[in-house]
Amino acid sequence: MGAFKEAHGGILKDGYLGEKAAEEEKIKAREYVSWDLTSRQLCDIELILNGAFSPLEGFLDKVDYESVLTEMRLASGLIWPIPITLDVTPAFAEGLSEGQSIALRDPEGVLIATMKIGDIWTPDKNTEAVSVFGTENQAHPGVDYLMNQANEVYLGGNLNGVDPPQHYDFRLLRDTPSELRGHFRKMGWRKVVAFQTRNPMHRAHQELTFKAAIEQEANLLIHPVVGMTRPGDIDHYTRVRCYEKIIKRYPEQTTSLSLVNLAMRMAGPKEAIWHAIMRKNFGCTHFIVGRDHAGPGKDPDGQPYYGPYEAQELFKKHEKELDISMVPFQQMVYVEDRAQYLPVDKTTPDMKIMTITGTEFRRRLTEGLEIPEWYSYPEIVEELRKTHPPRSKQGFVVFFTGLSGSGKSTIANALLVKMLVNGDRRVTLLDGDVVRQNLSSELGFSKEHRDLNITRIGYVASEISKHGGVAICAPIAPYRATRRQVRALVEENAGFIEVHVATTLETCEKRDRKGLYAKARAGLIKGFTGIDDPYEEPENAEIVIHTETLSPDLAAHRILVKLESLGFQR
Ligand code: PPS
Repeated sequence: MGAFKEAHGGILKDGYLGEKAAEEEKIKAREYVSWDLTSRQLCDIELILNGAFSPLEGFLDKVDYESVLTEMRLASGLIWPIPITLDVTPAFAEGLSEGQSIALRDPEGVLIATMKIGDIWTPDKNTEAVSVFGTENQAHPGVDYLMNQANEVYLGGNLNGVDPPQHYDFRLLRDTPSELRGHFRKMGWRKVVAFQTRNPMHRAHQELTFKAAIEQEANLLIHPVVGMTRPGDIDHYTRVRCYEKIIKRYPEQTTSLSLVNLAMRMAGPKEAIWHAIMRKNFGCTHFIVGRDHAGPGKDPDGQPYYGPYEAQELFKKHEKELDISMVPFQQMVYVEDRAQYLPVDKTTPDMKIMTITGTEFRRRLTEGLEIPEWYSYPEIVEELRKTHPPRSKQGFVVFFTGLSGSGKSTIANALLVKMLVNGDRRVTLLDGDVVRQNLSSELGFSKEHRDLNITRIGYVASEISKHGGVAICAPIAPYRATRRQVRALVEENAGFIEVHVATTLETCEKRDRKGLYAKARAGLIKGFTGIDDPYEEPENAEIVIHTETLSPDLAAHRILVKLESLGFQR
């Protein structure tokens, strides 16, 4: 019998109080100080309390934390690779003492659990980064979270679960470990191979998982992560709709789909061990570890953080004590002349191998290009296209920036009219002056107020473009950092085209249509852009326009041509 069964005498416990005790705990908790759980902590606490992280019964205390970092084990000696910690702000930690109970709540204030504080300490995050991720490089998403998002102080202690975190989506597909074990028992499944994924599943995944199940003469559990995955991944709503479709491609009664609210760390080999422990707790007997399991992508120099099969090697070393078997898999490739998928190590040089990388797949989606059926089932592609339409159907923002009087509004208006004539886009113009009359009427021209003004424009533009619309913005937007912020916000869901209307100060001043430059020179207007307030020129604008040599009509035309070349405009 393996260590994990022994840990709980063969019975998997959950961490929730009984109904009456939970009611009493809720009353006591009114007197406790409350911590609002972060998104990641909400994922972690759910899996601690439902037993998926068994043998953990709470957030790690200091001895366990240090032991996990140095030995990859809890202080009891049980293997455990990832520190599950409750990070809080120094301000919250101040005044807390060991032995004190605190209330842990979701963002709506619902009490999830109480925790009796065992330890309070300030971790050395660099040591943690190197131990868990093997690097301090903040381009690694796990390190980035640790260094830039996780709070400074850790609290350790056991939990008393009161209410599980609420979910409004896909409830029927979310199972606790005991529910899933019950399901396997009911189905008579004695051997279950688990497949972990954070991506939509294509043909290669389906071939791989089905092959794994056949080889092991086992049933299959598709167990995707719907908590937190790598930033930039396809959202879980879309993915789950895809999983629901692909599950129909497996022979009936052989395969189950269940969702796990895990917050991934992208820690590669160590994460693979963690994933396996969890799947064991969910009642699985086998776990698929493929190429680059839970990999964080490449570092800024293009080097992978972990070897492609490093997770399999680490797993092999600990397989016995983990008490769940690894099903190692090589990358699957499509062999055209056989119209069949094969593991890459089973191919011979005379075979014609076809592959499409993830990057190429995304490019084809973005550009609305064909995706062959050997790569993905049509119903999966159709589902993905709904939330990831081609560029010509995606929203975008044309963000003009330039000095007062540079010609931004004139060109923006010309662009608006040309787009309205084309007629295939819904366009909103957020002109500097118009915004100041409506959205920002109480603001002046201090740095703080200008930033607020631009942030508001950015927010509105990002909402418009997120839903497929086009926003044309034409403020001065004199500060680089604020423009960068707006770009980042918009680019989460849409395109961003920065247009620098680079009319020189000399020309603007000579034109002085509103007479403002004269007033600024005379000291009647203070903090005027270009006179006594800075204009920080864009460094990477998509388009630079010199109005001295280009008419507004031609300038707008140039922007349309650029939009066409980027695929946003047909
Ligand atoms: S900002 O910096 O982006 O928030 O400015 P914006 O909202 O585009 O507003 C610029 C217009 O306000 C008038 N104006 C001033 N501009 C710059 N500096 C100062 N101190 C100032 N005071 C008033 C000016 O008419 C700008 O209009 P445009 O259309 O740019 O010429």
